[in-house]
Amino acid sequence: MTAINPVTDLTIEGDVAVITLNSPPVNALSAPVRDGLYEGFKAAIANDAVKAIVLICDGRTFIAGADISEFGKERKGADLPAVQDMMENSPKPVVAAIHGTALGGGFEVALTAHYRVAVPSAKVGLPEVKLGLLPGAGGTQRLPRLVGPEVALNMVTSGDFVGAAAANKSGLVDELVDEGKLRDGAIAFARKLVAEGRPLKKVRDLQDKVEAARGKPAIFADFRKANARRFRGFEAPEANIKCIEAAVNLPFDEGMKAERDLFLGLVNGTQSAAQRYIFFAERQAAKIPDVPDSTPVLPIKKVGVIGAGTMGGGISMNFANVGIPVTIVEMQPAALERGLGVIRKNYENTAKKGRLRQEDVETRMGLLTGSLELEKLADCDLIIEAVYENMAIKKEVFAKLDAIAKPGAILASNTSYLDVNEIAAATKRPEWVIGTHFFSPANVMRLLEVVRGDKTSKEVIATLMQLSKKIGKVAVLVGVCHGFVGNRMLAQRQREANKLVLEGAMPWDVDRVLYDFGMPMGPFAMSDLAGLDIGWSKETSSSSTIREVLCEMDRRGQKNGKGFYDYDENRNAKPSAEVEKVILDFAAKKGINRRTISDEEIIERCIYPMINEGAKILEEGKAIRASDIDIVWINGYGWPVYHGGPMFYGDVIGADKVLAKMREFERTMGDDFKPSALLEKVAAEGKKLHQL
Ligand code: 3H9
Repeated sequence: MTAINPVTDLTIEGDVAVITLNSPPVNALSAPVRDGLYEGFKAAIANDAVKAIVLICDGRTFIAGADISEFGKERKGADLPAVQDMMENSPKPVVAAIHGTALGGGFEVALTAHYRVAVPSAKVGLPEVKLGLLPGAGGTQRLPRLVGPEVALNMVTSGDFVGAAAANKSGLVDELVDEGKLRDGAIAFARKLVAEGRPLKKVRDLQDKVEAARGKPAIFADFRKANARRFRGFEAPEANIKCIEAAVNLPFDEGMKAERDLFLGLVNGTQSAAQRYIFFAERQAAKIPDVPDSTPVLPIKKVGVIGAGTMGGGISMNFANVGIPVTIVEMQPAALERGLGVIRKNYENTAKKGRLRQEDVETRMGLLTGSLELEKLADCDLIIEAVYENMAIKKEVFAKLDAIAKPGAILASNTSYLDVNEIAAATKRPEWVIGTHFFSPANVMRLLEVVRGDKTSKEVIATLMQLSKKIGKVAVLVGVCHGFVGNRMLAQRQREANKLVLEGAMPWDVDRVLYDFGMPMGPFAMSDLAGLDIGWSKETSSSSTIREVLCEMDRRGQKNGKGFYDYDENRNAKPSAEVEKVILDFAAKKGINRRTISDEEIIERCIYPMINEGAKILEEGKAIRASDIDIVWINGYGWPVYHGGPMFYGDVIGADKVLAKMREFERTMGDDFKPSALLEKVAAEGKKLHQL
């Protein structure tokens, strides 16, 4: 064995050279890896004893792509195209041996090998689109030559991985070898190639699949149309489609040039910078400075959930989905039955869509036990309370739990804004109490705000952070404050949206601007969806907000076909003349001189105070880092990932510009816009908000 460099070995096994990469964690194509590949292939090709070359990786995976942290920095080391040229033009067959995930540039390297073998558990994919990119190492030109443009379009615009069996069937992988025997299997395959005198198959030379699609622009037009909604706002999907079009219509080298140009456009753009930042931010969120990885984690073998409503039901599903039994407690038999029924219906709908097997529906339902007695939670390792959002009720529940739960059980509250310390104080074991703020629908939304009380123990935090990963959530640790991170910032936007409607905009103006910004829906459409009458009662209604007036008129939202909008039978919204009149009358009564409000002002008024609130949250230490705030907004509220979250967006605008606007609004509209000291500091020092 020869060490080519610290991350690359070359072993000559008789007539086969094996180049082994070992660059943890994922063998990304960093400068040393590219250097190792270049020198390794050069040496193997130059060695006369070598008849075939195998490229394989140590550790958990084959090359998982370019080193994302290298983008935007000065490039060092060998050029990837030079490595790929050498592989593809090697006079000896090159075999890529794949395990783990061959992704992005890693899979593109494999596509320049003459053959690919894989173990059954391997996956391949071109996920660049998820980073706002396109496969920039020939992937968009080689892939359609192997599998045709239709499959290629789906793969590059979804970024989804393909399992080894399917990859073998579609021709992405030439042969499957036994699990755990990749190295031997790949060497045997290479020897077979030599023995049979098989040709050096260069994917770039394959023509039939792209030729068949030439002169058929409808393939692309139809694909764009069918996916327009999914691609809304994103630049990368269109650039990916253009590359596949180029593969079909242009000779290979010209297609490569088109790919290069489009790649450079994306990699230097703001969207990809935002998406790459979010990739790392998501992984960073799991790291808690004072709760090291070595912190003991408590086993969670049984969960209790109090409340079988929408939230309680969704929360319970998360655990049943991963095989953890759940006891769900309700006060009334009817409510319990209804709750369990809704869960079953949810599972059955998923099964109908082909995303769950019927027997899994039964297995999961079998893990859920309903009960009317809190005492049944005595043996649970984690109990999550999801009852009505009312401090007195929550305290009562926690006092009872304190008496019932076994020692060492974690007691969690699914509150969305209440003081977790006050809840914890209702027990004699505040160190075991924590907040788990799930987002609705709780079985779907990826975000979990884990709320750390003053006394919550590190073990409890570590356990919740790890458990959330197991149930497929992105957890963000936040501190106790009204509304935590997400709802606290949302309140800023809601306040301004309401004010804008009084000052001159209509709800549909505000919604349109925020939708065009990339949010899934605006605040008024969201209120209609949730129901305008949440927390409203006829008896106490005082006609003091537009929302109250609408409730008094029985405009309760989507559920009864009228809210801020009028809805048709298919729940399509259209602006309501009645609501317009309510707003105009309301403003007139308040003596407000309505004015024209620009789209720009809507963005500034709704979003800059959120950024400012984010800075306050950091100032108060309620979030560990700015990127955690961005993760909250992307995973909990549908903030468009290409804008990178509110804090990242603040830097795209410029902290100084956000500050200047806040000051101007403060002068003209008062204290709601008071800049945070941290925003002032960042702007003065020319720092970046998202790096705080
Ligand atoms: C590309 O290839 C462009 C080319 O087309 C063009 C070239 C010219 N780079 O996710 P995990 C780190 S674009 C740097 O927790 P898992 C990650 O930050 C790239 N670092 O593990 C983490 O670090 P830490 C296309 C990377 O087992 C650690 O590895 N490829 C990279 O849950 C473990 O990661 C992709 O988009 C990277 N490429 O999942 C694949 N990948 O421990 C991106 C990972 O310090 N990667 N790290 O927090 C993934 O999807 C997952 O990481 C993977 C493993 C499925 C591989």
